[in-house]
Amino acid sequence: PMPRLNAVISRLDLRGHRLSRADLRDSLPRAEFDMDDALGVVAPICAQVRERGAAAIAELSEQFDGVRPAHLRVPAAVLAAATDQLDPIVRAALVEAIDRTRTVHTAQLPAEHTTTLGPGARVTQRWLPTARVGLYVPGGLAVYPSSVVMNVVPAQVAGVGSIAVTSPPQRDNTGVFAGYPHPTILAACALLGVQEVYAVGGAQAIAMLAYGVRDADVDCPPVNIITGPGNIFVASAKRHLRGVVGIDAEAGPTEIAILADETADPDHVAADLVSQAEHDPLAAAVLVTDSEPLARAVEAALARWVGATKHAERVTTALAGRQSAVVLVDDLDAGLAVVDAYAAEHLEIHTRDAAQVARRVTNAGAIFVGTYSPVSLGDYSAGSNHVLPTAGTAAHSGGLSVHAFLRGVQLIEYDEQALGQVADGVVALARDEDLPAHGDAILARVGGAAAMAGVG
Ligand code: HSO
Ligand code: ZN
Repeated sequence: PMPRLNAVISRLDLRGHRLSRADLRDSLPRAEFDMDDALGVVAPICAQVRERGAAAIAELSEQFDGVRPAHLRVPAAVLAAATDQLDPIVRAALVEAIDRTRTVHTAQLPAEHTTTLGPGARVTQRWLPTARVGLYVPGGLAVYPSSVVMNVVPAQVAGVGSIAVTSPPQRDNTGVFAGYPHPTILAACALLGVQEVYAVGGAQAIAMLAYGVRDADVDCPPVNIITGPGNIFVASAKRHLRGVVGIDAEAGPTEIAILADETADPDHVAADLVSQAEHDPLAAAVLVTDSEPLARAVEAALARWVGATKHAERVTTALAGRQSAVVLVDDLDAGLAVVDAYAAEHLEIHTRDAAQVARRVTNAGAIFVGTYSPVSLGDYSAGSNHVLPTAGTAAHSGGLSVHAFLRGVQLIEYDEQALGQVADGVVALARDEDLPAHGDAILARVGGAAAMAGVG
């Protein structure tokens, strides 16, 4: 083979290998992301916020964000100013994204369902929203007003009554926005009707939401659930405080995998790999294909796209990193085995019969079908959610949805006769577990006085 000098992205040739899923998982590129290291920083931060509240948060913001906002909670007038100065085109785009996201998430709502197991024996499955949630919106390398939409909409559709959003203070903001989160983030909150917004980022934000903070300037009651992506410190704080609060899936650096055959458009493939590499030098971009000509064409296209893109340095680092590669496989079946083993956050299908191929995928956070459904569409305006499982966790978790904010609660309603029908069985199982008082609780109702002999 020709030597590939100065390659933009490395190649992994799996042709001729028949690897098991476990071996595939080990040989595929993936970023090392050690959250336990961050815990040493994060645990004392959480303890400080718990003990000293707002004063600790202000000091930590100064230390980590380089700015101390006038108020930890963004004043209503600042939210209003953000909506007033919002570019009308961006405003219309946000409204469109909100509408589509709301439509899709409304269709996720599960119905209450009652099962009748016999006369007088009913179990009802209810779905209740959690009372109060905290949503983290990142604001480091990039700011994400779109993430406001992706977190707030499912919570609202689920029926959550109290929603707090928090996002890091921006050092470069000027005028009324000085020391507050990015104005478009504030405007997105206001458009969604969220008035409780905090200028707090990092691990201190997660601690604030989990423990609550109350002093003269700020009253943030503790939340029941925290969702939303963040950097390694945010993720580590969420892991640390899980149990104190409910937490969504952990989100690491973003990933895109593309399964393509020779029918794929190399420019579309290259543009999409670059689009997600733009997030983070640790972002992963992986092309899986059975076509060597396509692989070559994409590598050439990548060189062109990388040269022309704004965040070329970040993109180059991400594509050259050990987490990114072009993976060559024997055929489509082998390609499907690779993408299932990888379990990408985002998977695009650029093959013949893409819809059918997509149905065969079993592990992915979200699947983008065909050349006109790029990840960028899903990042903003498809209606789907962009908070998705990374680092292979798509093998056991799904993306953010209304379900994250709902709890299943069962209503058990039996009458005397129906209890009598199943009494012998319950008593037998209770005795078998050596928990006879459980059986007695049944017999006290339906067994008559004789059955209580053992008690008297
Ligand atoms: N691709 C990111 C989400 C995002 N992209 C926000 C642009 N803005 C993680 O799914
Ligand atoms: Zn993105």
